[in-house]
Amino acid sequence: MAELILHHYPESPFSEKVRAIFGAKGLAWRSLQVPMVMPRPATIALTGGYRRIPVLQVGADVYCDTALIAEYLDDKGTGPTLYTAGQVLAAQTLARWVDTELFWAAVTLRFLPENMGSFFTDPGAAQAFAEDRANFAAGAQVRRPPVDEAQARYARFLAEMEAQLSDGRPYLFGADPSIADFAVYHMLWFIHAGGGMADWLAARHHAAGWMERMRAFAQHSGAPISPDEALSVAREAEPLAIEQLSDIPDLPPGTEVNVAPVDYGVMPSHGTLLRCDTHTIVIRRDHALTGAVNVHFPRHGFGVTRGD
Ligand SMILES: N[C@@H](CCC(=O)N[C@@H](CS)C(=O)NCC(=O)O)C(=O)O
Repeated sequence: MAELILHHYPESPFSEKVRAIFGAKGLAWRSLQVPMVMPRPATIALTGGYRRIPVLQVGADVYCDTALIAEYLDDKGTGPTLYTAGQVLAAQTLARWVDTELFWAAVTLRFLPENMGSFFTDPGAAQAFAEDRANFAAGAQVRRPPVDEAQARYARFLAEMEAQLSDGRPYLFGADPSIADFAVYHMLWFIHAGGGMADWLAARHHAAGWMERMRAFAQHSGAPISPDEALSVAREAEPLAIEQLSDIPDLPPGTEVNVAPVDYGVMPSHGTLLRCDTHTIVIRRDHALTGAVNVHFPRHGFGVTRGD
């Protein structure tokens, strides 16, 4: 397997999910640190437009969205599967709820003045962030809840989590961490990164102990790699051979398409459709900076349309 290159930035909660999975699986990785705001020319050349973070690059294959990245990593490295048979439906459904509904409550809570911590080093950074995220929000179909709703949503979730862990199980569904543990972990990591809500967790001993177990996974950093180096890794690699098929009659393999998230950060990636089934969408792109690359998306949460 080619090296695992994570395009990420330290403050990104979804990146923290992947960093923790790397640790749980004992995987070495390379760290391509992108700025918290655009532009990110090397990453965008690789994805073809998709701008959410993180992105995992493996040679000339690029994996978008942590739901797919986690599945890709599951059989790499060591450690138990994150998708134990018999738990998959519950674990995946919880992970999806956390990554969407709890995420928007978390955004409200994280940006409360008393919970901002040291998020911005200077007022110029705050201004640049606000402008960048206004562009990012264009076309979004999400509702960020007001403070009272966000607090109630999180309080209810924490109470249920505390109850679930109160029989002494180390992880949400038993002896080993599942994809749901990693989704919940990165969301709590984000909410509590500012330090202003420490008492919420301190009052819940089982959840607090679980949080420390999960945090321990994310302690291994990746060896730095520059954007230019990552581009040359892509140019020198061959994209994986993909069995071509499409479950959309109007969009057979070979069609020029746009693929975009359906909820927010809806900037599309453009390429030639290789595969579209109930699990993934894969497009092929060819760009002077990257050579031929495959860009992989989960089907869930993404839309594919004809586009030149
Ligand atoms: N469902 C996506 C969500 C990714 C996401 O929302 N990432 C945030 C950062 S944690 C983002 O891209 N924010 C805008 C940006 O960084 O440009 C995933 O699981 O990867």
